[in-house]
Amino acid sequence: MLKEQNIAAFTEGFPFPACTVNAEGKVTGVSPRISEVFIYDSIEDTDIFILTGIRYKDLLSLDERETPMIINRNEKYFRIAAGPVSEGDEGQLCVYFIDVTQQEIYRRKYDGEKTCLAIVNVDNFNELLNSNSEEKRSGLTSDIDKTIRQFFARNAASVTKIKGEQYLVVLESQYCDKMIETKFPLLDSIREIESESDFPVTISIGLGRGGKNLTQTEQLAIEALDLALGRGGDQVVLKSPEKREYYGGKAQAVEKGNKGKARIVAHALIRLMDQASKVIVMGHANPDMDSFGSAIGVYRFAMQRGKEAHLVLNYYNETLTEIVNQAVSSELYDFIKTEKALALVNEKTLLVIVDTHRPSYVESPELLEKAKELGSDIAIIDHHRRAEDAIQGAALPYMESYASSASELIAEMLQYVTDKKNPITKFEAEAMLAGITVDTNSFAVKTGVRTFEAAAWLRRAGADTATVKRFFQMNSQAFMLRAKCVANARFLSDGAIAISVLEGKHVDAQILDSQAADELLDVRGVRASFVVGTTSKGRTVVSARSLGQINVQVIMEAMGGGGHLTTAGAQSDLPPDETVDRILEVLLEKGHITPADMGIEETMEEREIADAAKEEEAVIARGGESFIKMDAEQVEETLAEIQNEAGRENLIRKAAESAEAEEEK
Ligand SMILES: [Mn+2]
Repeated sequence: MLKEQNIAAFTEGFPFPACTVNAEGKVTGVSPRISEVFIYDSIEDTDIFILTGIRYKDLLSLDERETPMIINRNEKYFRIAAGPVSEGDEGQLCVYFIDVTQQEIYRRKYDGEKTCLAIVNVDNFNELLNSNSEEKRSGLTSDIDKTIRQFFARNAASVTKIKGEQYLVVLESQYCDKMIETKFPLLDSIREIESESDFPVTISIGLGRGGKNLTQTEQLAIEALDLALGRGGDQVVLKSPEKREYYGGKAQAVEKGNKGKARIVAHALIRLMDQASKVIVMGHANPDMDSFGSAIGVYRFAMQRGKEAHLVLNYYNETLTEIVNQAVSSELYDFIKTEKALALVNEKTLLVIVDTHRPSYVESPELLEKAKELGSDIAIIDHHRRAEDAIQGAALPYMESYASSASELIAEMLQYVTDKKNPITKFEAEAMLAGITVDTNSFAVKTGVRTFEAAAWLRRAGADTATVKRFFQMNSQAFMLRAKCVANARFLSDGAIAISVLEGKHVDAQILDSQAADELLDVRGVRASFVVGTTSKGRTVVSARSLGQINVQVIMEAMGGGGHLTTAGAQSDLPPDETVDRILEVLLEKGHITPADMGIEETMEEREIADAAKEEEAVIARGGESFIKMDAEQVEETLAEIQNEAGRENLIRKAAESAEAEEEK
């Protein structure tokens, strides 16, 4: 081991900057050329962390780092290396400062000049043209063209128009950074362009960067643009092999929720349908009104485009009997089972999935699997919170968790393919209104202005609320049971786990369990839900659901059941209450809850209070289209109205009237 004075001498003769550091991280000796790095008179006894920003312990593991540690001092770049002063002595380290200035300058220049590709797309271009008069049109397109070209010219980029609404832009990475820093002012200048349309002029940009070669970078740009369009346009998506990022214009945040996105998605669906030879629609297994109603909506969409369509429906329970019977007796729709669907599907088929986006939930997982194998286009229209196992590779993933229901989403889209001459049928309007009604608990929850607007449109299209009500009377008992089960849920582990018991014995306890468990996943913060019920034969059955972070399969297996990561179930010989205790035990074993959690279960009410603040944020994020944004008086009135049925009717009527008035203007 070297003595102190020897250590000081150790670096003395080094022909490059270096210093020794003791186990406390203090500098003990320096080489003469250390002044090239640090301009201070003496750095001895100073902490190495203060000097370099690198901790002593990090010096020990420099070799394990993927990227070298480089510091910038005196307009030079130094790579840091370190090693023990003498073998076997881990305490004293020698820190070397290797001048890599030239290398670093070239690297930065190289990185900065790397090519990025951007595809700029003018949103709703055809509609934009069609909604402007002949005289205005040419001025409008040249305004857009000029704005785009000038912006990129200022960023030393090359711009080529590749289609009427698309530009290909080649630019250097350093200018891309600059645009990110300034938040893409182009989005805002485009929005300032005046037109005669009732919607603003907007663009979407897909930016590809960091590909191994230009082909890959271009592919990244194409994928980024797809994402931007799928997310509603008027934004920039940057995609590199490692990550994707989203940027919106400054103006966007303050704007009220517009229907621009529904319009874009409607046009995307038109495009997909027109390319397809036939359309197959399916909802989730054990369909509910929303799944069925939105599937009927998509079916109508396909008919409007003159496409052969089929709806996959294997099994449905008593709650759908009335509505399905009506659909069948109209002889308008072709209901098929999985077997036939598998025979029909080919690579030119468009598969549309509604009211779910999880592979294990769909009506026919086999059909989805086969469609993916064949490379058929897949579209998803859903309103559930995004789960981790979402279906990958869909051509059109339209997932809007702010929307009340899948029926609301498709009702909005249908407005772009129907007119007075080609309307939707009364039954279709009722099916979608039924979907909205069930998912909003009769317009009491998750109801935004757009929900009422969609409902109003359906009503104008002939939906009779009395008929819709009749669809429900058949199953109001089951509906109440489920609602009660959800309301009685207890929450553990800071709301991450919800658990509830279904009251009484029921033939379809399993279905009710799973529906309640699904609904519990919609509660903010919930990652897994468990619902315990009893069949009419007195057997205890459990349904477990998860968003993906908690593996419910493992938990149900521990109880003798099985399933998937996110959907699982079990049966039990124990009575419901003891089954709940057993689930808690397993959760405890697996470390999902702590013994303390078991003591502080929250009720739905407590959860709601804790959630109120978050909810408010979400509402603002949603573009202010909710009651909370109304003034206090309006809130009172609206809340009073939705308490009773007449009031709800009244709200729909008012929304219809205002929509009509809007139209007449
Ligand atoms: Mn739904």
